[in-house]
Formats: sequence, structure tokens, C-alpha cells
Amino acid sequence: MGYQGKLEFVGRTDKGAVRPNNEDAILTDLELGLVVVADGMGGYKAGEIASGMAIEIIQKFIASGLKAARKRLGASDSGYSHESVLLRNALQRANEVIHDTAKSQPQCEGMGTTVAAALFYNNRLSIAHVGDSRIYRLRHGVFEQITHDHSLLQELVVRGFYTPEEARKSLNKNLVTRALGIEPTVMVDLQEDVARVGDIYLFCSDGLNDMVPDPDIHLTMDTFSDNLEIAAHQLIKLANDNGGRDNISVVLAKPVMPFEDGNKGFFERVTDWFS
Ligand SMILES: [Mn+2]
Repeated sequence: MGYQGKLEFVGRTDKGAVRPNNEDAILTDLELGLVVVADGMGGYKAGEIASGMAIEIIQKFIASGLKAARKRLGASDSGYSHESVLLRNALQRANEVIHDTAKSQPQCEGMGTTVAAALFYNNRLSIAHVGDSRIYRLRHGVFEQITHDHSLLQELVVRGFYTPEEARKSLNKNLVTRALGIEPTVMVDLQEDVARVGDIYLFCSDGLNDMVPDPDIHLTMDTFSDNLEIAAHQLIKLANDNGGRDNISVVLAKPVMPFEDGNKGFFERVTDWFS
């Protein structure tokens, strides 16, 4: 059940050509319709602890939240769908736990992680992110970045100090202004989108988009749009061929059939468990 046959998810993560460890973590869960990319930061091993905690906490929170919410689906009083609110709460919960752990475990001091996540449901998706991991969308040949980095550089671009092209070449591009685990609370950017059959969403860590210019990412996704495994493999190869200076994570998500029944199936099944 879940979204098998309706959504296609392909995820790959690679430590790149330089770094000794992989501090990125990815999650693709076709049962829940959930995708997460997390890019951890912190001292020895702390980065991978933070990103690993993030994906695990978000997955558990969404799984139990979807069960609890089965009787009150529909718009929430915030104007966002329940799924969007659930996704935001999941990121905020992960923030709290990572922050508490960083405070109490000396070897985890200062750890944090970016998150770019989406929850698919009823031919829609909720999109949430914190930090500079990105989400792009390819729709009818139009390729666009649909998240705005929480980075010092993006803020300078918004204020007109840099052009996007200068920003891509800048050395200080990795200064993240928001991440999970750094502060006791975190502001999550949230948006909703209608998912169309044939759209491809790309979730990636900065190890991809720092190494591979957007037009090359676009071309690769266009070329291999019918084979996401090859597309993901090729994107990681391009990043490594261009230097692979950071860990590289790529998740591709594609609606291949209308999936309005995906959640219904899930909720009916959950109701069965409780009856
Ligand atoms: Mn990175």
C-alpha cells in the first residue's frame, strides 16, 4: 500500500571525493510519502549524529502524526493543511531533540543539521526546509529552485550585494543562518504545491549545487527523466567529477500516477488496526 506505483522515489548519498565521512543523511519512505535530505554539521562525528537524528525523528513523528490525525483531516486553522502543520511540527520536534542532545553530550556540542523535506498526499505535497539544502522542481521542461537558502550569501543576494552568479562563485557560501539543533526553537519555511504526474522534484545537499551549475542539473534531469536511478547516479558523478569537495545527496521524487487514494488507503488500513 502507501504510494507504491504512484510515486517514484530514488535517493543516493555519497561522501564525495575529499571528505573522510558522510555527514549527510537521506530518507525516502513510500509508505508515508515522505522525503528528507539532511546535511549535518559539527565536530568529530557530531554532524552525522545530527543529520541521522533528524531523519529518524521526522519519520517517526510523521508516522504517528498521520495515525492520530486520521479523523480530522482537512484544513487546519493556520490556513495550512494538516499535513503541512504536521511536517513543520516534525522539523521543530527534531530541532528540540538535537538541541537538547547537543547541550547534554559534550561530544555533540554545537551540532546541527539542515533539512529539506516533503510530504506527499492527495495529489499535493507539503514542503519544509531549514538551511541551505535545496528543493528544485522540473515541470513541463521548466526547472526552478523552489526553496530559498537560509545562508548569509542568500541574504546578501536578496539585499542586492551579490548577483546569484557571484554568489555561486563566492568562498563563503556555506555560512548557514538557520539549522536544526542550534537554537532552542527554529523557524521552518513551509509551502504547499500541487503535484502533477510527470513532475520531478529534486532534493539535494549543497555538495550537489555547489559543484554542479543549475543548467547542468536541469539538463541531466531532462535527459534521464524516465530513469531516476540513472539521473541520481549521473548527478552525483557530475559533482564528483567537478571536485566533490563536500558530501553529495540527491533524492528524486516523481508522481507517476494520481495518488489521491494513497493516504486514504493508509488511513483505512490504520483504522483497521484500531477496529
Ligand atoms: Mn554540505
